Amino acid sequence: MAVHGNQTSEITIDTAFLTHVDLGLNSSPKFLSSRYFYDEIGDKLFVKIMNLPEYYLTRAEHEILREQPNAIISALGLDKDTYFELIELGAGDGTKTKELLKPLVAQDFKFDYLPIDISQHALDDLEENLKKEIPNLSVKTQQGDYFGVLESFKNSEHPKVVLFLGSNLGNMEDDEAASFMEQLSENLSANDKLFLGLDCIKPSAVVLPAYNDAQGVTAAFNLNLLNRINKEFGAEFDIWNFKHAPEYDEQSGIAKSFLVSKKTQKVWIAALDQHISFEEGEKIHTEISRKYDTEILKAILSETAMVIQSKFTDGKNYFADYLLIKG
Ligand code: AVI
Repeated sequence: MAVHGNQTSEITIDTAFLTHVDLGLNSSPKFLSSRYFYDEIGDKLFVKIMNLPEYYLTRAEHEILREQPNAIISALGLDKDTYFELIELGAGDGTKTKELLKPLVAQDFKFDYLPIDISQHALDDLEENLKKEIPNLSVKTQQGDYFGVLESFKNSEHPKVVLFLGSNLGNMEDDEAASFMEQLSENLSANDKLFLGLDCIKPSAVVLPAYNDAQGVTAAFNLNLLNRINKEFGAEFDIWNFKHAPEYDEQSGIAKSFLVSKKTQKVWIAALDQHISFEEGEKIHTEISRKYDTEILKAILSETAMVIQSKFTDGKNYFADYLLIKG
C-alpha cells in the first residue's frame, strides 16, 4: 500500500507488519514478533550481538564447523562423482559456512552453493566475499523466502544438503517449528540431508547473560522494534518508558524476551489511528529463543520423514549441529 504523505514523498507501508502490530498490541497479553527485529538497524545490532562476549551461540557453532569439517563431510556421505546442491537457509555473512565450503572445494566435491535469503543485498555481499575467498566455488544466490525457493528445487533430481544454522529454529514456537520442519521435509527427496544448528538446554547462568549483555546491545535490539513502529507507522513510543526484560526457564529450555512498560501510559500509533494503553509493569512478549535437546528435537520431527543421523557438539556442549536425513 502506498500512502502519499504530501506531493513529493511517498512512504510504503508494510501492511503485514501493521496488521501484526494491531493484533499484537491489542491482545492480552501483548506480543510482537521477533521477525520484525531485522530492519537495517536491527541487522547491524544482530551482527554486534554475535560478537558479544556473553553471546556464546555463534562462537560455539563456529567451533564445531572449524574443528570438525572432515567428520561432518564424511557423515554427509557424499559421493565425489555425484553433483549435489548445497542449499543454505538464511545466508548470513558466511563466516561459519566457509569452514565447510573450503574443504569441500579443496577435496574436489562437485556442487553448487545455493544460499537463500530474503535480502538481495545480503546475498550480493556474500557472493562478493566468497568470490575473493574461495574463487573456485560456484555460488548461485537465490533471493526469496525459504519455501518459495525450495519448492522451485523440489523436482531437481540432484541430491541436496540443506544448512539451517544459528539456532534460527529456536525463534519459533514448538508448533510453528514442527510445521516448518514438515514443510521442509516435504520439499526434500529421500536421502537428502539437513544440517541443523540448535542451541542446547543449559543453566540459566549461561543463557540469560547471552540475552541481557552488559553493554545493552540486546536491549537496543529489542527496543528497536518500538523505534521501527515509530518510524514506519507514525507512532509515539518513548523507548525510555520501556525496558528490555529477558527470562529463561531452565526446565523447559525456553528463553523469552519482553519489553516492559515502566509506567502507566497511552501511546499513539498514527497508522492505526489508535492509542494503545499500557499498565505499569505490563509486558510485550517479543521473542522466543528455544533451547533444544535430542528428545525435544525428536518431538518436533515426529510428523516428518526426517530422522536424526548424527550430532556434532562444541567442547563445552553448548551448541549442537544435528545431521538429519530424509527417510
Ligand atoms: C537469530 N536468533 C537465533 C537469535 C537468538 O539467539 O534467538 C536472535 C537474538 N535475539 C537476541 N539475541 C539474539
